[in-house]
Amino acid sequence: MSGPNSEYDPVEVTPLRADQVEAMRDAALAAISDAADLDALKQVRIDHTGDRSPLALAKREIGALPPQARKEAGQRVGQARGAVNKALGERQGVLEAEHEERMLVTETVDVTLPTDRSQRGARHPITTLSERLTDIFVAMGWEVAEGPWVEAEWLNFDALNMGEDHPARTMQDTFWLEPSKAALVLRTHTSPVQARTMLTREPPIYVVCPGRVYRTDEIDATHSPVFHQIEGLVVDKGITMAHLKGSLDHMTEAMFGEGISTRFRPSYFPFTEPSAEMDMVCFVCRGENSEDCRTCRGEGWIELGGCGVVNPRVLISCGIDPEVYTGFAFGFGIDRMLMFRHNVADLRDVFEGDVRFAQPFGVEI
Ligand code: FA5
Repeated sequence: MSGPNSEYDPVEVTPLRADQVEAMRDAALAAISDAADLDALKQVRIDHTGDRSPLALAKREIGALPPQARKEAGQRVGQARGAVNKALGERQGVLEAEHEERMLVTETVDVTLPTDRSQRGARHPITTLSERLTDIFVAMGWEVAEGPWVEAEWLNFDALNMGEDHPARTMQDTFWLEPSKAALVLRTHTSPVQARTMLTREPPIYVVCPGRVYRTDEIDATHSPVFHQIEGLVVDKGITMAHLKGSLDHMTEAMFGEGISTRFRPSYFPFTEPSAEMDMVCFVCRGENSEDCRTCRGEGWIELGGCGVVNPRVLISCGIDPEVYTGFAFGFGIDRMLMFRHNVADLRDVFEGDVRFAQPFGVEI
């Protein structure tokens, strides 16, 4: 059996010789102080303290030494490793502090800068068009009147000369509210606001009434069960059809440009007599060479809606003496106006609530 080799001198084992261990330590310390950033230091740590680093390999050699030689070799390698780890820790602290300082400078956030990260919304074009129309009349001194969406049957029909069995009721398909004895409807037009106004104000009356209305119409490219109208009502002494035409000519010019003429076509509404449908000359082709015009579809004219002289029976229903006062009224579809004014091909786009439809109209203040 062989004993310990007393001739074996651990100092002479190359990786454990004092000058070699010092060289390993110094190489590590030099690499540590040369490491310019945390990534570089990470690599230095692997190279000089990792499993395959010279100092780790030297440590592994210790176990192979004879017992009496292990202590000194162990101390030498241990001290070198301690010095390297200490230097690593210090350099880590310095580089972290530098990194943090650099981050504070390069990643500074100016919280006072304006941000456009949140999507900008837009007012709905029906709202802006409705307000523009209303403003035209307000600028002439008219007032704005409003009424509820849930309306009394009497105001929606009876007061407007549409009696219980009047065939005109079927012209406007109605949403009735339960219970039926409450006699409430979703208003089918803005005309009940006329009646409300005449019942609550003394003439002279000059009002414009924009608002939402409801009918049991099927949805298609030009019809919606919910749509918008703008109603106008004037009651004063000596009012004639000429005043109606003058007011609406002004409205169409203010909305569509100078020189837009209008025309009346005979029509029927129970609440006006005489009644008319009003058209305006197409604002795109101006009625000339209209065959190819996409806006008026070759007509040269665009229909705006109904109008007429207020029927004396309506004045009487609302407590106004038709011997003293006369009036005119009109009611136009705002959604249809939006369609031809902005070339909207399908009314469903107006109501589906997709912000991509409203956005191109921009934010109008
Ligand atoms: C009326 O509603 C009358 N109250 C207008 C009136 C007022 C006449 C005062 C005389 C005096 P009419 O049913 O034609 O009339 O509707 C007026 C406008 O509403 C139409 O010209 C059209 O532009 C629009 N309109 C009617 N139904 C729909 C619908 N389902 N979808 C979108 N717009 C519609």
